[in-house]
Amino acid sequence: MKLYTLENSPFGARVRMQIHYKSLSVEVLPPRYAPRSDEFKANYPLGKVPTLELDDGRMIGESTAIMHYLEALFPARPMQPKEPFEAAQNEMLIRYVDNHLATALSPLFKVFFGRVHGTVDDNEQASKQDLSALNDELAKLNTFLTTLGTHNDRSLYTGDLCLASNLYYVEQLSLYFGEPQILNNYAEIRAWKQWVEQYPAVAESLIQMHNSHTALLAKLNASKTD
Ligand SMILES: N[C@@H](CCC(=O)N[C@@H](CS)C(=O)NCC(=O)O)C(=O)O
Repeated sequence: MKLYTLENSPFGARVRMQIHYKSLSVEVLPPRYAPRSDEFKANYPLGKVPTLELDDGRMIGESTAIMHYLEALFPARPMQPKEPFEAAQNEMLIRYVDNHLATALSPLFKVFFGRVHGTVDDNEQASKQDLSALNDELAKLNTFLTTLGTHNDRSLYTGDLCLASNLYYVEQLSLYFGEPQILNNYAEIRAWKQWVEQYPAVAESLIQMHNSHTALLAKLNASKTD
C-alpha cells in the first residue's frame, strides 16, 4: 500500500503516526501531481491528499476514513477503544478537531498559505477575532479533555493523533500571527500534549511536520527580503 501525502499536512501526519505506531508496511510518498493542479484534483479522491492507494489500485481519501480502514485491516495495537462510551468520546474528539478546531484555524491557514503562494498581500493579518475564536475552541477542548479520564491510564487513540497534528498548527500559526504561548491558559491541554508527545510515533511525525513548516517560513522570510 502507498500513502500519498505532503510533509506539512496535519491530515497526513495523523495517518503517518498511526502507520508508525502500528508498524505497518505502508510506503509514504509525496503526491504524484502538483497540489492544486487539475491532475491532482482529478486523480485523488475528493481532490485531496492524504490518499491511500491499495495494492490493487483502489484509492481511499479523507484521513479519518483511511485511519478507520487501517484499523479494521490491522487490529493489532488497537487505536480505537472498544468500550462504547470511550469509543463515542474518541469519535467526539475526532469531530471536535475536524469540525470545531479546524474551522477556527482555517482563517489563519488561509492567510498563511496565501502568503506562501503569493495570493494575498504581505500585510494581510489574521484578525483579533480569528485568534479569539481559536481561544474559544481551546477553552472548550480544555474542559472536554478533563472528561476523557486520565490519559496516563489509557492507551493512545486515533482522536489523540488527530488532535496532536492540528494542535501543532494552533501553536505555530498563533505564534506567527502574534500570539505566542497560546496554550498558557490551558493546563489540561498542556498535560495531554506532554503525555501524547512521549510516544515516538507522535513525536517523529511532529518533527517531520515542523521541519517542513520551518522550511516554508524560511522561504517566506527570504522572499520578503528580496
Ligand atoms: N478532510 C481532508 C483534508 C485534506 C486536505 O485538506 N488536504 C490538503 C493538504 S493538507 C490538500 O490536499 N491540499 C491540496 C489541494 O487542495 O490541492 C482529510 O482529512 O484528509
